[in-house]
Amino acid sequence: EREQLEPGAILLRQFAAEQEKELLCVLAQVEQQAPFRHMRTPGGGTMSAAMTCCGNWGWVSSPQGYTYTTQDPLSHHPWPPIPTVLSHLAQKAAQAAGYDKFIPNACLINRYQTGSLMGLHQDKDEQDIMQPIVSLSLGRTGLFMWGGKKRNDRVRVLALEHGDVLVWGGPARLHYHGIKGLAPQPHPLTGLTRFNITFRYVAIPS
Ligand code: MD5
Ligand code: FE
Repeated sequence: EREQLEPGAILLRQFAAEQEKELLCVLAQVEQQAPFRHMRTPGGGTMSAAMTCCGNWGWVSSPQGYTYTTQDPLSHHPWPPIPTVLSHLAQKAAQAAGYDKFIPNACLINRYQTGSLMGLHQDKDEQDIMQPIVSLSLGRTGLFMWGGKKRNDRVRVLALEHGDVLVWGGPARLHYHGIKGLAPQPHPLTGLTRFNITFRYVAIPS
């Protein structure tokens, strides 16, 4: 099932459903090497979603703001590699959405529990907005907010379910978005937890 939400935004419902066990298994392996942590916000708060990363680049917050790094600041080791099953899935999804040459070099993993949310924001730290972002949802259903180019544009709410994959590119790449919360029902495989895995291409002048 392939649904265009708007130009550049393609929803592939249940695209990852048949690989659910393998995907959750590799997430647990990444977590063993790079544990989830709550990043700081520039305002001095703490994000309610926990996060970890894999791939060449991971996204971290620092007192100077958000940045991509090659090392996990907790372990001082490189971020773990993107597991093959995840990388393949992201490339297949990008292809299904019309992006033939997408090879992610960064993978951000968000873990939401009851009460976690992510306010409206844009993803603009990647420096190459020609590349799409591929977003995979696993576990409990997330209530995704999706707006326009400006913070005050009208926001729609979309339920993102276990196995759904969204591809954001082209004119939708810089749209405001967030997670307003989770559906009340637990998921049979993850309980009260929702995972969101985003695949990105980070181009940073070094
Ligand atoms: C989530 N994660 O469900 C969301 C899904 C993040 C984040 O927002 O930054 O980790 S990613 C959805 C997304 C990405 C790029 C563009 C747009 C949405 N968009 O234009 O709406 O945890
Ligand atoms: Fe985002």
